[in-house]
Amino acid sequence: MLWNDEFETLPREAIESLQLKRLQQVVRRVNATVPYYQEKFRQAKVSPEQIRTLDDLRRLPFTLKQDMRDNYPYGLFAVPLDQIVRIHASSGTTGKPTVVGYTRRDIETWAELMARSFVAAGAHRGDVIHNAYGYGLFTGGLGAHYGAEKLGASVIPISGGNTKRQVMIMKDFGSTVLTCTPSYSLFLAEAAAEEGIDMRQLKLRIGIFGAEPWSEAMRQEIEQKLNIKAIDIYGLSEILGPGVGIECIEAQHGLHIWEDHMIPEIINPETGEVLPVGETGELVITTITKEGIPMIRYRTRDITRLIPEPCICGRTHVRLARMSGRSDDMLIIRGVNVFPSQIESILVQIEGVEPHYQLIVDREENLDTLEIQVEVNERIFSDEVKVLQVISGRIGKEVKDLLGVTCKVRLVEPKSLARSEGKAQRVIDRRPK
Ligand code: DLL
Repeated sequence: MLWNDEFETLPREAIESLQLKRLQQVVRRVNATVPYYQEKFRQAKVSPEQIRTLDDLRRLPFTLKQDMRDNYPYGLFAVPLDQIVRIHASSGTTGKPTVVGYTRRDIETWAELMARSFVAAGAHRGDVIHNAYGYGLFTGGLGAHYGAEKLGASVIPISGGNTKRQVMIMKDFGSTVLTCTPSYSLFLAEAAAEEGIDMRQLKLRIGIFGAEPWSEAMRQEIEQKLNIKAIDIYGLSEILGPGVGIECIEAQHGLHIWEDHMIPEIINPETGEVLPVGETGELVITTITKEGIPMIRYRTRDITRLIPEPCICGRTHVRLARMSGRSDDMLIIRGVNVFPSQIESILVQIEGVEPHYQLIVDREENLDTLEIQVEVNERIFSDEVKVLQVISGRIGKEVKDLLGVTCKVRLVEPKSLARSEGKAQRVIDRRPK
């Protein structure tokens, strides 16, 4: 099933000619309306007329999160505020948030792309969509909400929090689709079990999970615990919010990025050089239809690769491989690059170990240390010390084998690590900066 047959199946040449036309328009527009871009283009000695092919995109300078901060709050907007009908912001761990504005048409485009995404995930009219993404400045709640309404589904705007009540509502209202972060879906299942409710017995069919990195192993865990299909959705506020890319339920392999509205590139994060299709690197996105705050070559920091092969679902839009993490979340432990998702894949596969974990990084006598704190289930926790030792030994060995890093493993009591209603905090880095 498709939401927009015409655009979702455009032949490659048609996508590319549409992209070029729209790219030329947006570059002219930002050059005329946003002093920041005007100056950046001048410094890079490039003018809108020089964008003659899609390859010319690489002549344009990158835009970074820092550029948004430097122009806080509205400096990158390309239209006056009286045309902005919505403002969102991403919290950011340090300093000021990054602020984005949407015109009425931007809101419509976003709803269209989210409606496409819902259909790709297997949702349809008649579904009851339990939307537990946070409503507010975060784009998750309202982004999914408008798409669900456009689709014609019945949306429950529950937002995050009050987990026990969420379980009751899911059961009583007969929710069929759950939208929240992957970590929160497991928290919901846990809260349900405490209430004597088995999530597998509910009407839930599909979960649409994103906003944080998660592994393939975590997907399997969620699919089993909730008896649903778990679909990966990607997005970021600077580009749109949720709905930049989504897996289709047919393949569940790679996320289609809506190429009639965005152009993806993969670059080497160190050199900025564009990598050949299929190689892994940092995702850079240019928006080609956005009016409020167009983004030219925005560096997402997310690490992925393009999957150019045709997809069995019939959509022609290229796929992004599951994000392996953010380049700025990548831990460098004694010189070794470590993504939390790599450790997650190991943990989730070990019997008795729960998918709730935290990585504590510290420095002792000038040496980086890594401690993995991970919950085990009740049975294991009350078992003999020997059993616990075997499990922690196995985790330590698998991490060493896969990543070459020695770590300390601490198995902790069930439900002792903090749960999040939104993005989970997986890493605590205590090293002096
Ligand atoms: O997290 C938008 C969103 C809401 C996406 C709901 C999906 C569902 P930000 O708060 O701006 O926006 O955070 C964006 O979150 O650059 C990634 O690092 C991470 N992220 C988002 N989706 C995924 C995903 C929203 N599926 C940042 N897998 C992005 C891995 C993801 N990381």
